[in-house]
Amino acid sequence: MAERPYIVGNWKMHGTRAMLAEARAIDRAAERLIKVEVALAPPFTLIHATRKEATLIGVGAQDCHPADGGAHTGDVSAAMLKDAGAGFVILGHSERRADHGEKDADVRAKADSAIAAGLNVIACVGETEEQRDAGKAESVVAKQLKGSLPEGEGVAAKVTVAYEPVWAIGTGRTPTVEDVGAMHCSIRKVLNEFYGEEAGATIRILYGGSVKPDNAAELLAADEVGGALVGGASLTADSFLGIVVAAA
Ligand code: G2H
Repeated sequence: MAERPYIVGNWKMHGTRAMLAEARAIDRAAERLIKVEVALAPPFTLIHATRKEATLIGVGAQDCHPADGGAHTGDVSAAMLKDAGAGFVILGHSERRADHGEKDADVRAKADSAIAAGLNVIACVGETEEQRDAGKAESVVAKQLKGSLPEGEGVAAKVTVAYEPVWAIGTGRTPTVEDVGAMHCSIRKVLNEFYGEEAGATIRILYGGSVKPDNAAELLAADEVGGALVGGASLTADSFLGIVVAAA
């Protein structure tokens, strides 16, 4: 288990203001659970209100546009997220890659923009079931990392990686603890090559994909797992805090 696990709730396209009660309850509990770093990524519409309601936990977003501003109807820039109270942004989630055709280069451009705006980045990578069955999981993830991660002096300190096997997202299926550990060790190697050993070693690698209160402890104990990116089980304070407690 990581020294101070990072547990991030990704609310995806869920939540109206009624859900702020869950954020408040999570924030209140986080006061006691100081061994764990807790954060929520609500939809854009709730970022500002969540930041105001929850003062102890991290608050972030689920995407940003790579440009600083301009004629991009419906998009939101990293600086706008920062202004709304976000401290980080999740980028390259497989749902964005699938629904919006995001490529590695898009993720890198967004990450550059986010870091320039003062946000931290959670960069998501993960293989499909076909890629895993073909024995290509590690090479696919390595290619995604090399194409998506922001480059440059000092940026590693702003980066967290989330490994989310596409076939495990929202399906209730998870890889074995051994498979998670092997993939996270492979990701660590890529990070060490990409950023240099000193900087690469400090980057947290989260596991995401059907993390629940009853499997969290086991998954968090796998090699090189620094925390979890949680979707469905982050939507109520009860289940999310079950995971936070398992990480403590
Ligand atoms: C993976 C995860 C959170 P879930 O997308 O990013 O979702 O926990 O629902 O599988």
